[in-house]
Amino acid sequence: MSRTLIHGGTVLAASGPFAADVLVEGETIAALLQPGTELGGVEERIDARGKYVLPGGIDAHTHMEMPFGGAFAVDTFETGTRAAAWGGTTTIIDFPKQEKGTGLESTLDAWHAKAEGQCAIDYGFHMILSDVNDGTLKEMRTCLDRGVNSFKLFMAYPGALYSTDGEILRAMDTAAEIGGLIMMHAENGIAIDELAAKALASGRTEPVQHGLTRPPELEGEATSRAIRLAEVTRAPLYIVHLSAHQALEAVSEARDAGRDVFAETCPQYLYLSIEDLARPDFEGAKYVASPPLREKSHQPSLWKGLRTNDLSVVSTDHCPFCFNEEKQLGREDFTKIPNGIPGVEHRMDLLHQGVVAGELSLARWVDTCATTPARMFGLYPKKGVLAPGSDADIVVYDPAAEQVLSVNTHHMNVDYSAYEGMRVTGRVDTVLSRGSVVISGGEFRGRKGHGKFLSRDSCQLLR
Ligand code: DUC
Ligand code: ZN
Ligand code: ZN
Repeated sequence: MSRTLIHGGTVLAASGPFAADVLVEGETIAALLQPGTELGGVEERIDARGKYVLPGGIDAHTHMEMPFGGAFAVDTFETGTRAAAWGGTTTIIDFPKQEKGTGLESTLDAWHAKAEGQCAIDYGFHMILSDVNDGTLKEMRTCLDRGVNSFKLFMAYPGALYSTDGEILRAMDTAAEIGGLIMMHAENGIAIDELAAKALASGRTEPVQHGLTRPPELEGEATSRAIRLAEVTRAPLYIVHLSAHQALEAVSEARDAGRDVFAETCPQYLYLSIEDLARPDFEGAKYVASPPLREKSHQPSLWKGLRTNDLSVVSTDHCPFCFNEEKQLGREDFTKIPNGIPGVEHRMDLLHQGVVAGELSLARWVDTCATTPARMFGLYPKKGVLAPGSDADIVVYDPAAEQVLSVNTHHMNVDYSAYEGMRVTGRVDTVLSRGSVVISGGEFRGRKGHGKFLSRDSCQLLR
């Protein structure tokens, strides 16, 4: 069995930093050792002096190759997981998407066929429910048996992914019964569609209208409603891609009341704003995602939510569409712009930038990007922690390196960067995925097919 020693670094855990050397044997971590411990029989030594050594990032919200509004997200499982590895993410959880009139099992089969043999890092699945009926509810149980125990529902997109309150109630009931977790896209889609129709009817067609017709109040309202429905059914609830302080207030109140309500936010809501959506010459289309980018005034509450654990997880909602291709579908009508922003490669760097700016501690950086996602989605302690017996998914991170984010240097398969020209401090130096070096010396040393499907347990944060 091959032995690798990562020596001289500062190990980061959700409980804080400490000095240790990390011994890897085969695919797992064998030991955390006193710094400088002499060891024989080590094939590879990785010098981590002056660097952090942390558990590989877990991005619990990505969309590789996802069909959306007549287009497909442009990162494949191959290109998307490779880009993730470049950025220090060693696990993704992606979303098979049920189409109306189809079942969950066949959807899961289809996504397995897309991902198998393609991924550079390990991957799991959640399931998008777009057609709640007796058959689907039964199949939620089968999904659980197949290692998929979190189910995303939509309060947005009437006529497509939308579920009525009654359908949500039924899915929540089933989730509560079988030990599943409901993930919610919380925006009031019925009201939003009215606002969008009114904007189009008065000739307002440009990308910023996407933001103006999806006001934060309607995210707050839907979040509160989802929480109430979860209360009635006793289902645990996870609000995805939370962007607005109104929604965060609802989550905080529920958590203060001791409910099993959790939420994630995404780097785009921490750094970008509706001003980006208002960029001229249709450039705002690059920033169209739902929920939309908000006024900058929402950002301090989101950072605070990350500190207080009212926001427990940072995911990317990586859903890339090329500006010169798919985004052009909405040139004449903002409602036809495919929703999504690329980001799987830069989550760890952007959140480390939060540490540099004094918004987050090192411990919360690791906790929100790796340890809590592992617990939330039933992967702990295999993932999300550097401990004996855990998978050797390890990032050696140089906190002093400087980089400028750009389409010219990123590895995502998309023709723009949402963070073009942004200078950040900190950079991935070396990445191991299950003991194999996948990034080192500025080179990708992994391979497609190394990544394995992760059959996940239930949420580990429930009472
Ligand atoms: N929600 C997502 O989570 N991803 C893409 C589009 C959407 O509405
Ligand atoms: Zn969504
Ligand atoms: Zn998403």
